[in-house]
Order: sequence, then C-alpha cells, then structure tokens
Amino acid sequence: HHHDRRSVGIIGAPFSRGQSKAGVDQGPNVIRAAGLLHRLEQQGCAVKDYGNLTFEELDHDEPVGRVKRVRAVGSANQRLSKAVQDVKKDGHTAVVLGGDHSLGIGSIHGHAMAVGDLSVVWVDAHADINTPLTTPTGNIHGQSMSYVLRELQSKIPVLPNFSWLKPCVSAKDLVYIGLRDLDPAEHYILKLLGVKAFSMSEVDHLGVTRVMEETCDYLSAKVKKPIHLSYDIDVIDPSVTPATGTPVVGGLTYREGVYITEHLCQTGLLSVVDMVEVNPLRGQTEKDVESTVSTAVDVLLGCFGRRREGNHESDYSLPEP
Ligand code: 4U7
Ligand code: MN
Ligand code: MN
Ligand code: MN
Repeated sequence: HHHDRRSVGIIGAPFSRGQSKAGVDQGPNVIRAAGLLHRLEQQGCAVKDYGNLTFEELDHDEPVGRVKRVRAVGSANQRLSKAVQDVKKDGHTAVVLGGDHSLGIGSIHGHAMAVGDLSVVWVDAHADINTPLTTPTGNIHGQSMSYVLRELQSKIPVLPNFSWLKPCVSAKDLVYIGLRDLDPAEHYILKLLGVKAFSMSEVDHLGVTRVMEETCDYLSAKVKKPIHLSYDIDVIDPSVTPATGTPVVGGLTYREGVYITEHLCQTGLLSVVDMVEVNPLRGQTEKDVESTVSTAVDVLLGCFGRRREGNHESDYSLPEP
C-alpha cells in the first residue's frame, strides 16, 4: 500500500501581514532552498511547483476595530483560495508554504470549495481562534479558525476584503494537537463548541501514538473526509525550531512532530497541507534557522510517505554483478 506515485502541487505564499514581525514571508524560499522538491521527488512523488503568489501592497489599511491589516489579509487569502482550488482541480495534494498562519483562512476555504466537506487538523502551540472582538493583539494569524468555522459566524463582524469568504468548517470536524498557549476567550470557545483538542498535557498523558489514533478514529467515525493539515512550526519545541515568530516553551519533540505527519500520511486522506510560521529572521544563529527549516522539510516529507525505517521504490531491484 501507499506506493502509488503521489502528486504534489506546491504553492508559495510569502505573506506576512497577519502578524507584525519581518521575515516570515521568506518561508517559501528557505524551505525550497533546503531541498524540499528534490527530496519529494527522490521519495517517489511527482512534484509541480506553482511558484510564489504575489500580493497587493495597500496604502490604506487602517485597523478595523482591533484587527490589523485586514484588507491586505482579506485580499491575500482570496488569492490563495483560488490557487488552492486550481491545484486541487489539477488533481494534486496541495502544499501551501507560508507565510504566517492567517493563510489558513484562504487555504481551508479554497480546499473546501474544491472538495466539499473536510476535516481540519490544526497542529499548533496556539488555537488561532480569537474573534475580531476577542483578539488581544489584533493579528489575524491568531484568528484564522474563527473566520472559517460555521458555528462562530454570528460572532464575526463584516470586514473589508472578506466578502468572498464563506464559513466552511464544522466544529465537529476540527482537531487541535499541541496546544499550550491559549487566550481565555479561545479556551472558552473550544469548550463552548466542544472542539476536540489534544493539548500538550494530553500529549504527555497519552503519548503521541494514542493522540494520533484518537485523532483519526474521531475524524473517520462517520464518513472519511479529505484532511486539511495546518501545521504551525511553533508546535515543535523552540529548542528545535526557534526561528518562528511566537515561540512557546514546552513543545513537541522533533520525533513527535514528524510522527504526526507519518501517521496522517497512512490515512491516505491528506489533501492539503499548510506549513506556516517559519521565519528565518527570528533565529539567533545560522544553526537555529537551519534546524527550523530542516525540521519543517522533514515534517512535510512525512506527509508524503517518508518513513524513518527507510524507503525504496516499488520496482527496486538489486544490481546483478
Ligand atoms: B500563530 C495570540 F495573543 N493568541 O491572538 C494572538 F497570544 O499562528 C497569539 O499560532 C497568536 O503563531 C499566535 O495574537 C498565532 C496572542
Ligand atoms: Mn507499503
Ligand atoms: Mn498558528
Ligand atoms: Mn502558533
């Protein structure tokens, strides 16, 4: 099983306006420079690079209530949504290289427009489910899930450049893994909606193996929907992936971080994968950046069949002397 040639469509989304630190827009290029495409091909994938999206610069983008750079984020996500729809129509598993996590909005929306109902696995130190009215920072990368959840629509005000967005995810189809830094409103929302969440306490208690078994059991209890994996590199401990905008101590080990994608790959349901919040300007040293980027690449390779036991092509044969 799983030795079919997977086809992967890569979208670079060098976008940073969902937060305020410089450098996260260099994510797509540093992840490519670390050899992602070549290594995917080496492990038997057919890879098509759709290149980097370009985003419009807006001169007037004043805060709307607390929410910062809302017009830029709205217009960028509309473009990303279209790009994800195109890649899905071409028949690929899509990989979105961020960029900040506000990109989750357009990526999930485009995915849902292309395939219909889907499951979301949000792997992150943070829940990114503040509403525009609860956000302590105004940064949209901490609000993405509230924009796409059907159950929260009555709590989301009308925002400029977001009229294209239709809520497209049900709370029962969402699972969080790795949480350890939630604002009170976010914690309240998770309890209110009964969202399935494996915080770092659950990872400690159950171990990552049972967390992944329970995640997949929960998501495929009724019908097997395509899975949208949104992977924020800050879920992994900052001792391993320090080059990110909002590091939080007490995160996943490298091994747990990679195990998550190895396990999700086995479901055969991975349909879109976001890799976000890699910021090469946030590392203290060259080594910090290298460790962060190479971990992001390994996490992505795990989505497409890389196994730590080793891999070989199904038609492999030993050379005859
Ligand atoms: B990330 C925060 F207040 N919750 O809303 C917020 F702590 O995409 C952080 O997960 C959000 O990195 C972090 O701004 C967004 C804050
Ligand atoms: Mn096999
Ligand atoms: Mn995030
Ligand atoms: Mn985060």
